Amino acid sequence: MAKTSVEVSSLQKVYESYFNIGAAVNLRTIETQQNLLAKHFNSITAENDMKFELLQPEEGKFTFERADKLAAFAQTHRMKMRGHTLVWHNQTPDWVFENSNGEQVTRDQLLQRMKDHMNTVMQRYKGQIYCWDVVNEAVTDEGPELYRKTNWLDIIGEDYIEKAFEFAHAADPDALLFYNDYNESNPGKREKIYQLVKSLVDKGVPIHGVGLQAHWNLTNSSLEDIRAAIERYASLGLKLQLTELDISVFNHEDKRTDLIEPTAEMIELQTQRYQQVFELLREYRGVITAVTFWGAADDYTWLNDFPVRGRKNWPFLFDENHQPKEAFWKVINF
Ligand code: HAH
Repeated sequence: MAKTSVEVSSLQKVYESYFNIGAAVNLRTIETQQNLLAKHFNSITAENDMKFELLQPEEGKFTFERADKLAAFAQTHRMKMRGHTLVWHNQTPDWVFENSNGEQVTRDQLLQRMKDHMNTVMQRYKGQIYCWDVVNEAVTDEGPELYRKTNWLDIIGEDYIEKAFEFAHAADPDALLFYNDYNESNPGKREKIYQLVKSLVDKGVPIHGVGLQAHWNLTNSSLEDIRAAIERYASLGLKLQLTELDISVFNHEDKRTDLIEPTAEMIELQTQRYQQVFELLREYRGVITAVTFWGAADDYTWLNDFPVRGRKNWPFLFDENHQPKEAFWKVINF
């Protein structure tokens, strides 16, 4: 007989003595997935609504309505909240980097804008958001360069990262401050992220953790690479969080766009992966303080549009009807 929802254990409760269990949410999913979220998750992250372009689309015009609704949802359900994200090359409006004549701003002007944005946003959610992704994705994927080429880097210089952490610490001295990135378990990029974060730690920059986005698929990253990444980052004495976990059912080479449901083989492999990944994560309780999925159930995921537009994906522990998948049972029975 199929298991009915009454007998399903709460993921968050099963993992209570290990780490927090989070989900990225938006205004739609806090309605459509409300019951699922309330039962299984004790933390949320705004998928988009706390990004720069959504919070300050024009200079000095802050639009907190959507973000406030998500924060209120967290409060109602006694959930923690992670902040995502303050300084990033994406989803940041052009005005930030230009003056009123459309020319590039100076270093000092841009630093001032960075600081003003952080002060306003972080002070608003002080006491509610316990942890911020201060800088997102500042490291290159390929090539010998360490720093991704962005307007922040161009205009301010390499110290834009430490400035961001210093401003963040001043804005909310109680918040935990994270550096967050993807392909974090790829050995080449791992070493670059390590080098960057180590340089911050060595300089005494206020940084408390490394966020591993953990956008993985059926074979990537390998368990060995994930373990090595955890060990490497943890050796810096910082806390780690998986900040955007999902396990795509499409490997990199798989370009099919015609599936209306995952194949049996995909589900089998995904189940195994989730089981192995959580087994590994449990080993590092204490170092890993939270595991946040970039969504909650297969009815909504950003992967439906990325990297192949309009291709449905099924990356979570709960299916399109919010019922536990095989992977869920493997994750909670240990
Ligand atoms: C993440 N980037 C971002 O941190 C998050 O804010 C967004 O909602 C989804 C994914 C991952 C990423 C990307 O944006 C582009 C290429 C590779 C990976």
